[in-house]
Amino acid sequence: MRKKSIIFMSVATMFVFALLTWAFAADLKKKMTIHYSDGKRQVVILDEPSCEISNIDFSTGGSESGAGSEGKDYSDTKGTKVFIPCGKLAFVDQVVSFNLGSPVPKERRALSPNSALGEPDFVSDDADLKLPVFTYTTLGCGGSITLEFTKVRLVDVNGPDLHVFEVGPSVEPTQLEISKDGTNWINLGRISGGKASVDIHNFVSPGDQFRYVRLTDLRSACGGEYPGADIDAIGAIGCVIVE
Ligand SMILES: [Ca+2]
Ligand SMILES: [Ca+2]
Repeated sequence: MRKKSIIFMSVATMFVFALLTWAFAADLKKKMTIHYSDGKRQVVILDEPSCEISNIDFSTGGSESGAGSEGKDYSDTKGTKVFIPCGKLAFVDQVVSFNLGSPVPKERRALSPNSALGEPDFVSDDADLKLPVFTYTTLGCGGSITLEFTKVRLVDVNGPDLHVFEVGPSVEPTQLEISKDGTNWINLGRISGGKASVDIHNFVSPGDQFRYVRLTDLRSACGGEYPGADIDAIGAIGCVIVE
């Protein structure tokens, strides 16, 4: 009786081992991992279980497809990481108008509106002091700037849709507005106190696409060397690429 039991246990163990080996091998063949150049990975379940490919690696060799539209993580000066799915295309890249506030910053290098365009590029105050023009635009007390996305449109996606990269430890109270045509504006309220990611969901209709962003300093930080908000960049987290 005891011998029979041992034989039964051995056969059962071998059976389970064989089953696990088969399942593991089958599992390997059904999945494929794609490695992208930005370090991200995507696991794809294959329809054809006998497919020989189990791994594709784009992380070396520099794929040029997408012309810079790859999603990318950006950090603001408060250490917040923001993932922008359309990458460098999804930043305001044209100045429509700039109304410098009063008083203006004494440092003239902080007054170029072009410094608010493109990907965020502020590194440190020391690095900026070595440049002919700073990496951010200071609005001056009560100043405003209107900027345009030419390569993408801002749309509502799940969660935050727009991020203002402001320089400094706190976001100075700034009114944020968006527009489809540069004439009719939707007021999203104020950004302040480090809350620079904004969800436009409650302000827009499904399918709306926005081309313009306007920022107006709310006159609460009018003293000091750099009165008004300091804007490094503005990115659309919710983005569609236009031709
Ligand atoms: Ca949203
Ligand atoms: Ca900048």
